[in-house]
Amino acid sequence: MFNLNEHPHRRYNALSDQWVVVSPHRTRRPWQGQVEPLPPEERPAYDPHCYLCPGNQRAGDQLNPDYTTTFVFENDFAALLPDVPEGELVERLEPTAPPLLLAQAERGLCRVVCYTPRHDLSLGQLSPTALRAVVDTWAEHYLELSALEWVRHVLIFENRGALMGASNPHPHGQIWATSFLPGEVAREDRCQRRYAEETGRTLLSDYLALELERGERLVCANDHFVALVPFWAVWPFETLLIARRPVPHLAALHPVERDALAQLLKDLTTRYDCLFQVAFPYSMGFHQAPTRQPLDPAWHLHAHFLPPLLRSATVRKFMVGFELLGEPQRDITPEQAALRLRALG
Ligand code: H2U
Ligand code: ZN
Repeated sequence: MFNLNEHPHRRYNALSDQWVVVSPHRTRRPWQGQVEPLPPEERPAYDPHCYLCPGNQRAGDQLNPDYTTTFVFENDFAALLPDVPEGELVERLEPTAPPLLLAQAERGLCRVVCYTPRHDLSLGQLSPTALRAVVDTWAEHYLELSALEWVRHVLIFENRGALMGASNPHPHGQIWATSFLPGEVAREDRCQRRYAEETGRTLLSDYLALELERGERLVCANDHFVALVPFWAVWPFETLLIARRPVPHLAALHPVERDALAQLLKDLTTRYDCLFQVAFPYSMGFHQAPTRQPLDPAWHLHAHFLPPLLRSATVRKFMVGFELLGEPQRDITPEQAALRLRALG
């Protein structure tokens, strides 16, 4: 009889309409082998050579202020720009054929968010007050950017660790406001909209209810947020952080919910750092409603944590071969990953 814990299968990602191959037979036992801790990374509270530390010079010759809480600046090497000429390129072989060469001019604003003046801390090591200030900063910028007439979406994210391409260990993230819905967000937009139209509820409210009932994929939770390994996780220790109340974006969170988000971010990232006794690398980001629908009933605020590590501080998962050319595949099941993260409480 088919058993999710034993037999190879595919799982459906209802949030983004994608599939993942799961191969539980390859690692039926939870990993109990040696975990090699890396020597702790010693960083000074202030680094005179860091371009994000207070008072220092950035690459673009700008001087950082002597900031004491969060500090946000326009990316000196922004990938997208707010002022570009409108236009598009559409080319097809013959007038009735679909276009094969298609390009559209798009606008964007890219910002860098320093979480704290302290060079030696990480998001999860901030005090509850400092972490709450980060949440407020995110919400503030979401509001400010979404008020711009041309902005359709605001993505708030962080690349942590050299393994994920972070350019600097100073705790920081990024905010990109774009005139378009990025592909991943557009997929979630379609799925959530369809689900809300069919049921009158948000997809993630119903998904969260199922997961709370089952419990096997939960990692940690408080009164306002839940972190779990999603049923359809692709990365070994991928997690999804879901607001219990179906709010469309960070700016809609009440003060107690913002404190709860800060608390759960701390809980989750601390578990990650404990897992392999290393500053756990990841890409994380918040998915929020597109900006042109202020009271979007389909969108449900959530954050994805996508960490590349697989078995230890030095063994990472590679997305190659079948995964790159076919579809993603994983060995350790989401249930096993959740069990391990849950046990670190
Ligand atoms: P990441 O570590 O996630 O790459 O983010 C750092 C960003 O900071 C990166 O996008 C910008 C880079 O362009 N940056 C500046 O804007 N000014 C600088 O002086 C250096 C880095
Ligand atoms: Zn620094």
